[in-house]
Amino acid sequence: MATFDKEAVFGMVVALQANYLEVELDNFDETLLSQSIGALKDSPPKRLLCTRRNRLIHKGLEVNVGDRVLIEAIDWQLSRAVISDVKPRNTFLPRPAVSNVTLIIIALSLKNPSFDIDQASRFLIAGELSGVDVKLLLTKRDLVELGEVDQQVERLRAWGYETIAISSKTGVAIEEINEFLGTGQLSVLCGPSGVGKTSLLNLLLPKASLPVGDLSGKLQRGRHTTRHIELYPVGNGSRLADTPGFNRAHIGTNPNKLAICFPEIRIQLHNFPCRFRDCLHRDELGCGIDKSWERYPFYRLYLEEILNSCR
Ligand SMILES: Nc1nc2c(ncn2[C@@H]2O[C@H](COP(=O)(O)OP(=O)(O)O)[C@@H](O)[C@H]2O)c(=O)[nH]1
Ligand SMILES: [Mg+2]
Ligand SMILES: [Zn+2]
Repeated sequence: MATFDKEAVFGMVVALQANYLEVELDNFDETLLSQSIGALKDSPPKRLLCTRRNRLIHKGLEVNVGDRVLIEAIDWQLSRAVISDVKPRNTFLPRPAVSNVTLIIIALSLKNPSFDIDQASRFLIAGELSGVDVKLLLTKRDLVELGEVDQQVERLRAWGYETIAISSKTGVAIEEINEFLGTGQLSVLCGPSGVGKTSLLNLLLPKASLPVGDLSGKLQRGRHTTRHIELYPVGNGSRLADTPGFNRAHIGTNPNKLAICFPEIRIQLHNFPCRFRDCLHRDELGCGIDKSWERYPFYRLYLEEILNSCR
């Protein structure tokens, strides 16, 4: 007869709270579990509150939201456990620290605060540098004329980004969000403060999915602070983390990496590689990159900024 394998309970870290991690368990056979430990009062918890094995701490192995982990020492009655190992992560975003992100959504408002091409581009570059897919979400569409909404969406699509425009206040175009968020994605919502990231997440979350109960008072405190990171279930099996807004994103320090952070250049290089290997696509004689596109002056600006900071 098969028994419940206590050594093989895996899950994903879905929230970080001071020194505790909340782990959502992968599906496991509840029948085998009850045969192995005896019947529980209620059905077994799907989320456990975990600490890390000292061994992991000593090895300096960080455990982040988004990490896939092995857990042990499970107390099913108290919903507690210990994380004993971390699977290698595919991607890592440092700010906020989230592992295995598959999509970065950059939220920018059409008005209040008004759209700023420089700020937008810096966020886009920071996203591109992480190597994860990037999409754009325009917020507060209720504050501008329809013509202006369409114009902005077209403009950002011409930059090379999948873009939608929504309003969390009126709910306009909210139905487009599920397809936008995709299936099984682990997304992070970034962008300047005040653009409406948290408002959108609150609108998307069915109240029932908010984790309530079974956490001690100590953990509930801080749930609404900016240090708290949590992956919320949205759309079709996707998860979304809100981030505390910061207003200026970091564009990196490598001048040779900047060009590929612009889809406008990336597409050109893909079709007709520039014949100079380390070309910065400035005024090099014979550089094959077309420079007549909206953000080219910003490419030059950031390039100078990076080159000056290297000097
Ligand atoms: N008019 C309008 N205001 C919004 C919308 N979404 C958010 N806001 C307002 O914008 C402000 C900032 O929202 P918040 O969600 O905290 O932004 P965050 O800093 O990006 O998380 C709040 O006063 C919200 O009520 C929207 O779709 N339309
Ligand atoms: Mg917020
Ligand atoms: Zn070139």
